[in-house]
Amino acid sequence: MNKIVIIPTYNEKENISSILDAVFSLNQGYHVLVVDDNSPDGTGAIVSNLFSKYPGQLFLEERICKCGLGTAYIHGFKWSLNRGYQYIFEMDADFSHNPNDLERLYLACKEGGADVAVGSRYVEGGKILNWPLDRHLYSRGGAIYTKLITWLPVKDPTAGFVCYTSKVLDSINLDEINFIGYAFQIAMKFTAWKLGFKIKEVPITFQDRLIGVSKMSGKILKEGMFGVLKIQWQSLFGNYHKRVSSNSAKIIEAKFSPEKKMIAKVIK
Ligand SMILES: Nc1nc2c(ncn2[C@@H]2O[C@H](COP(=O)(O)OP(=O)(O)O)[C@@H](O)[C@H]2O)c(=O)[nH]1
Ligand SMILES: [Mg+2]
Repeated sequence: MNKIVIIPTYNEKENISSILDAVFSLNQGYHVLVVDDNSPDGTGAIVSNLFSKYPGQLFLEERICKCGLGTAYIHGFKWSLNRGYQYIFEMDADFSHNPNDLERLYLACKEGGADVAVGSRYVEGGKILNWPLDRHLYSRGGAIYTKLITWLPVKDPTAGFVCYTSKVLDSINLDEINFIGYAFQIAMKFTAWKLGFKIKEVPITFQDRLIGVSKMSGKILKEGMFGVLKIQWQSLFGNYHKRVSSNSAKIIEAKFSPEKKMIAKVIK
């Protein structure tokens, strides 16, 4: 119960079996949680059929709505924390992230002193293969824009190939992170940084998906643009630290828990 890779899926029937085989054939003790949003193409059923091949290593959470990658990860983070995993990974299903790089992210945390290891395209040694020009522009532009607005010291803030140590996710009030796309990835890194955690970028080669369709949309881009402004605004004027820190969430929860209310009643 050490390392878990969360893979969010929406219509990934062409990729899902091979990506799962690729992770498990590493033989490095990874478990995988697929968070599927009721994919009409039957991705969830493909995963269930593989349970007997990977008993105790493969898990599936099916949600009823297509609620976005961000909330799928939040769901997966909570699931993984509840089960005591120590290293919790984000990875796409479409082979844009190479499963062979999981171990380098893990080692950056386990031995390299990082609390968060980011598979980065924009540090020395990082690369992007066969992405169309518009995706380069959104991604590079997004990175520059994020740096300009938030000062986040991460060269690839929208990266979605990440290893979080459990103490980072445990320190964040995950209910306060409610973006769905690029903004989600930025908000997670921004929050970890603001809470004082060490983020390390590990160079990776990212390649565009060969099979299946991207779920990138104008809505995600727009959310990214306004999300970055919102995050920095809240950080400067909205008591961000208190909101996103799980400690304050726990205090509020305790204040309003049924037990507390009962005690308050008895005291009255
Ligand atoms: N559960 C879930 N997964 C999603 C959703 N949107 C995208 N994904 C998954 O998130 C990963 C990245 O999405 P992708 O379409 O490749 O985005 P791109 O790499 O930015 O083009 C893939 O594994 C998708 O199947 C969603 O709404 N829900
Ligand atoms: Mg992709």
